[in-house]
Amino acid sequence: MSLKVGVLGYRFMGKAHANALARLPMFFPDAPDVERHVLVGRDEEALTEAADRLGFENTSTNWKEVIDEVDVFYNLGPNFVHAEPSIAALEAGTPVLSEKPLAASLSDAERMADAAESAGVPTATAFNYRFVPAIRYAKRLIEDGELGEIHQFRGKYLQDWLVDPEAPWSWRNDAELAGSGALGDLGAHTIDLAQFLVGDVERVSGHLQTFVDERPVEGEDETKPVTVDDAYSAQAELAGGVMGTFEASRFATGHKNDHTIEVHGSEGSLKFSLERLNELELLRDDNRGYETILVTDESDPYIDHWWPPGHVIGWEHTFVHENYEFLSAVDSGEEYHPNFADGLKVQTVLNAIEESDENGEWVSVE
Ligand code: SOE
Repeated sequence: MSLKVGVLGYRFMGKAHANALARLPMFFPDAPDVERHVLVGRDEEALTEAADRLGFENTSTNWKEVIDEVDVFYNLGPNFVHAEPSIAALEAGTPVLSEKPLAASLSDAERMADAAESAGVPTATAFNYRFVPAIRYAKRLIEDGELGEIHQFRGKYLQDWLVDPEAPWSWRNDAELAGSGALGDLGAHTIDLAQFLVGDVERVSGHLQTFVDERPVEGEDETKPVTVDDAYSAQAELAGGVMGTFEASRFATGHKNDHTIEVHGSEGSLKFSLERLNELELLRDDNRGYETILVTDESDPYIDHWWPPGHVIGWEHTFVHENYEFLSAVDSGEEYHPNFADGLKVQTVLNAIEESDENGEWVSVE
């Protein structure tokens, strides 16, 4: 029997996940059978066009009608839409994947994580960068002690799509609808990777900045206020006294999707760049400096599913790996990470960074 998937949202993330679902039977024959059953949205015309293009059998303009008709519910809507449909789906016993950050507010994220715990079904917060082979390999190296005792983690996520003051306003610029700006949209990925690779964030000191306070509304003769950060930076203490520095910007001129991670340990260091995601830079001997490791063969857990070594993969493959792992967990009932509890852990850090920016003091992450 195949798993019927219902997907809310058909734009950027809808396309990324629909592509992943379509790739599974071709490249991951051991994945459960999946049916792209129903696509959910508000604009009927756009929805019908998207459903045809993305291979969905049905459409619905009412998520309430689909949450107990499907075996899995994907919530890929804007942040403020994450809580209500996801909680309702969980109350109907349906496993849920939600895009990141988990919610637009800490209280919604808490309600979502509580609903997940009560439902006892697999959930996912879509931190797709955990599924880059080089990141999986980095985790293995760190866990095997190859870098020795970890002292520092540094993560930067740089984009530039808002540097033009005339770039239009969108829900991503509104605190009610998005929660935060670069912090929640980009920083959430970095903080999740820090917690995945190194350990929990225990306290933070944060700084948020908005460079352009209002933006034009597309097609209208008006502007709307920007109520979120355009950039943030934070220093952090992670479990075991690891020192962390995090940064993200939508104003980093010339940087399109530049997410970099660095880890320093007593025996070595590593560097990862999303723009070169097939590689990992590794330093284990200071006389030789960093070596570029091509993440293939035994260092890539997914290689057998794709191409021969050296035939590189890209950004979209991270979604295929993520969907494969999540749907396999739904099928087998096994535990899946990153789940809603992991999403809540990140949201708690985001909240602490905002609080620290407001009161000018370090804040403990409870
Ligand atoms: C923002 O531009 C964005 O699309 C994020 O929302 C995604 O999470 C990130 O992967 C790429 O950039």
